[in-house]
Amino acid sequence: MSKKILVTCALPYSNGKLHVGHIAGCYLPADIFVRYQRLNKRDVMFVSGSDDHGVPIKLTADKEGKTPKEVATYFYHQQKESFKKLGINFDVYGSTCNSNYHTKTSQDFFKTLFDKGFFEKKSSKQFFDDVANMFLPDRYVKGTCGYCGAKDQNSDQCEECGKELDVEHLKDAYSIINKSPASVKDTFHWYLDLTKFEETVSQWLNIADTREHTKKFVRGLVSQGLVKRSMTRDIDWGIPVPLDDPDAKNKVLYVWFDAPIGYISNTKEICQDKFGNFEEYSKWWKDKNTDIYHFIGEDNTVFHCVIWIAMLKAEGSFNLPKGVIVNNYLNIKFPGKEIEKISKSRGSAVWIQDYLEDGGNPDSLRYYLTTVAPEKSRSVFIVEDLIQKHNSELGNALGNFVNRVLSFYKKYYGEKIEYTTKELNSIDKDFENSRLEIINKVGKLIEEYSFKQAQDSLFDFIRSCNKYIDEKQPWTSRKTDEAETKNTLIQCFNAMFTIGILLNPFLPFSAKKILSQLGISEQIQNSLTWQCAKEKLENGHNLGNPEILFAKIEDK
Ligand code: B3M
Ligand code: ZN
Repeated sequence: MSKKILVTCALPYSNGKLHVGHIAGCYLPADIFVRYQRLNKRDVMFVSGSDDHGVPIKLTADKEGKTPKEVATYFYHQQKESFKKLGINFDVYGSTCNSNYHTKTSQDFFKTLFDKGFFEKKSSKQFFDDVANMFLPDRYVKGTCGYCGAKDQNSDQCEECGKELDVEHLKDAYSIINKSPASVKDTFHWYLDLTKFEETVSQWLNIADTREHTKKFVRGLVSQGLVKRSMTRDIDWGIPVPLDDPDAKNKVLYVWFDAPIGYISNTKEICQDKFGNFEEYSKWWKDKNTDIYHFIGEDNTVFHCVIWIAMLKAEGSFNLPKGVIVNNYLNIKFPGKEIEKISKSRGSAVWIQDYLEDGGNPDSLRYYLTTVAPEKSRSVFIVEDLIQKHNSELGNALGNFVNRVLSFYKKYYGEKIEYTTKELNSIDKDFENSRLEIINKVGKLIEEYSFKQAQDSLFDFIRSCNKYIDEKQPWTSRKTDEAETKNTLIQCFNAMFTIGILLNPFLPFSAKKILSQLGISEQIQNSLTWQCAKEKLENGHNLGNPEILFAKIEDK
């Protein structure tokens, strides 16, 4: 029996709209992977949800005069909607602040680590805002990097030189609440000693499915030596630290402690909904017969490949992930501008909601984002390229192929596929072989997490379909040889059937349209597997109606 698969996508912070960088980072590759596994009839659970705690949400709420819960709930719904419209269908999209399970699951996790002696309570110095009378965690404080002198850096890390910062290494620190200088006070926190997990992380990394850049990066971190990291924070938004200790009062779990536990809480949620028993979650998290995959963006690597591995190992009852698939950042280039980082504050982004509301085709965006997928290094979203690829690859190569073959056949030969007795010639046979080969090729690439290459290969095949038809010239042979012409067109229908299945992970909406245009009922579509792509349409099969798949975009 093949293993069950649990796939998670990073939980986006629920303090803003989703942009193309989010989608390219982890949601689209995970969706491709999940759709492919489903077509292979694997038992898959696809989990995500919003990350509602932490400083970012609190800051947005402060700015907008709302409560963090209001902000989180608003964006939770908005983000969920955007995913759905892009065809990214999670089995569960939970929320860490509106959940029946998350608080208890996180607190129990914390207590287990505490009881096992994995935390060290330490006093440390922390920035404080005397005016607001509060501690200033992470992004509440900015200042000058003590290493390279870059100004206005967040208190946890310098964006210029990449060094981790702390009270000693951030100069001229100021509170971002009212820009007043930050003072420094003593506070207590609970630290997880990551040095104890260096071996665990290294061993896990040796066998885990990760990309090369991830292995290199994490090996680098371990070889520099891991550190102790505080798992609690002084802020009033989050999950209360579940200890009787008076020093734990008014403290919450570090958002990066509770967020990945959200994957577990959300699994409980769906198990309760689906099977009427949340305890079923353990089949996905503790059973040796389940493989867990986390899909994330590069900035989340240390949290998933080091801290989360340490947390899981320390807790002791969960499986470690089989794979952590990390994409790099996607930068952006607008017409007439330089390449820049996608930035919410500068407004340099393409927002999913806007794209869809402006009538953007979800599959065109999916297609383009996979062609520029930052799988090996950072890449660039070039706005004009999206339009150009929509018109040429989708409209001309894919759309025209489907449309011209269907229209042509129906015009001269009617609704029904009728195989001829004429033998296929060598061009037909080569074409048929390439149809069968592409199925395994694309599948293998997806299994290797090479989603871009998989899609590129599929589109190479689509282009070869156009080449085949140009070479066979059915519009000429029609005048002299009906059997030959039908052979050509029916070969094309079989190729379209294959494409209709193989395209599902990448362009699910168009895949469905192609199969419908071929006359495949919804019910049969839902039962198709990846291996079915090898089959041929039956003699006497009734074709559907050709419709334009991708309308040309003229307006730049
Ligand atoms: N919310 C960071 C991010 O959105 C964080 C991911 C949590 S995954 C457990 O990039
Ligand atoms: Zn620096």
